[in-house]
Amino acid sequence: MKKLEYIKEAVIARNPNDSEFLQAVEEVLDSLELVVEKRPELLKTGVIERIVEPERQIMFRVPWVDDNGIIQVNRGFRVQFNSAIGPYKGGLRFHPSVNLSIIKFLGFEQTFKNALTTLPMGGGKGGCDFDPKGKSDGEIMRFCQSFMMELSKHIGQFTDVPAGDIGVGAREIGYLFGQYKKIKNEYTGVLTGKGLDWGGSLARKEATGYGLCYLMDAMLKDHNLSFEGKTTVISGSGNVAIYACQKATELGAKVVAMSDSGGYIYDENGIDLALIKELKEVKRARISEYVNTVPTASYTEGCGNIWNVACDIALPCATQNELDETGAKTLVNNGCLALGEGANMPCTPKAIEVLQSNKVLYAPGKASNAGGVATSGLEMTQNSIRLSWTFEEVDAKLKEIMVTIYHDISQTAKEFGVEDNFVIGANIAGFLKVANAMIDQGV
Ligand code: NDP
Ligand code: 2IT
Repeated sequence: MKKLEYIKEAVIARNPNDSEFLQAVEEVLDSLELVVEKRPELLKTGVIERIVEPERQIMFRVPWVDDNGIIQVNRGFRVQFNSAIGPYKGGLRFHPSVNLSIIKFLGFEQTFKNALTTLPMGGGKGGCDFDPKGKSDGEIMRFCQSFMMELSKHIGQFTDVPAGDIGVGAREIGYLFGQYKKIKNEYTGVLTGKGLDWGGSLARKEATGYGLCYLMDAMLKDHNLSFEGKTTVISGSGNVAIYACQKATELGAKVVAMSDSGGYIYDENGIDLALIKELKEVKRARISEYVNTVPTASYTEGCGNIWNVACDIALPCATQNELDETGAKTLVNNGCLALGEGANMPCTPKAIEVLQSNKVLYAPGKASNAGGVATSGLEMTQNSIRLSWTFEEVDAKLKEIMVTIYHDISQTAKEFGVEDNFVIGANIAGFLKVANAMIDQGV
């Protein structure tokens, strides 16, 4: 009999239409059954009921004027989920699919992820249903300025420190930071992912993708495996996917497929990453254009079918629920050994079940993609001490953090009698740190 069923029911009753949020909460609650078995006194503290409810949710109008002089209105969000171990911290997503459920699921996961980094950061997430695709630089700037006009009332270096996520990279962080500075007349580390000339950290851009590979490397080695010679498939071709590709290749893998929301490319000779960077980071073009330069590669429409490409290692780095049960079964049938989530919640619950029951080493995003926010934490440290570390210094700290996370989640899984179940390991390890802080601080 599950002990936390009543909490699950209360969360469903309170958030009936928030499917992504419920998906994220249900997974954590299932993991926590093992904790309350060992520590039934936790139930009396109400900490689990409190941890599943955001501290504060902000929704606001974002009006802006497009290049044709037409007034556009979007909806902005910031969910300040949990501040038990530090100021709210987490990215901003600009994508037409953004809604409150998605921002809440991201803020909830961020809380546990940030705890795993060992750095003092609470959890938050924000964004907007704005679609940056096809917009001019001027439109992006005016939109960001309007978005920050309201967001600035709710954030601050000691309160809430946003960063990038889907659709928010260096360009957007620049416009957002410029506007915050004008409004507040203050130069502080209120955002991370800043430009290198004005307070950003070396290696932040690379951090999520590199961190993913560092954690996977630790996990593979712990099971007498490695990236060396492994055929690897990476979904997405944004910030996380690009630097995952770079590090996986450095560690000896051969990355043969990448995607965007339109479809995927397959290059049996190994992806030409310089070309991907040129297409995606410079030209903001579609991945289909890859085959114009590399005619031996192929392009297939429909991004979901990328999991049909046989691989040893899969790294989903695009978006939530991009890999379902069918995709997971295909990976298993093709002999996939390990899967590491660069994206947040890219695997559906059914997909996770298939992977785990077939002994595919599976690293959940809240552990494996924590390198981005960890390096954001290092950016905050550098801003505070008014010094910049070298690329090598930041990269070494990132690597140490990711290896530590792996050992933490692996050790926790063993302690709770579920060796190699890194979902349970990550959920429990992240939860205990935040929950203990919440209990110390009172209701
Ligand atoms: P980017 O905007 O740089 O890239 C996103 C990539 O995913 C693009 O290739 C995009 O294709 C694809 N994509 C986005 N939405 C969809 C969709 N609905 N279906 C299919 N493909 C899609 O974002 P990031 O690389 O920063 O983020 C990728 C994932 O990693 C997200 O889940 C994010 O939350 C997570 N993450 C990011 C971190 C960071 O530091 N940036 C840190 C930790 C996690 P297209 O261009 O066609 O839209
Ligand atoms: O999902 C994430 O961890 C991020 N988008 C990065 C957040 C951050 O504050 O760097």
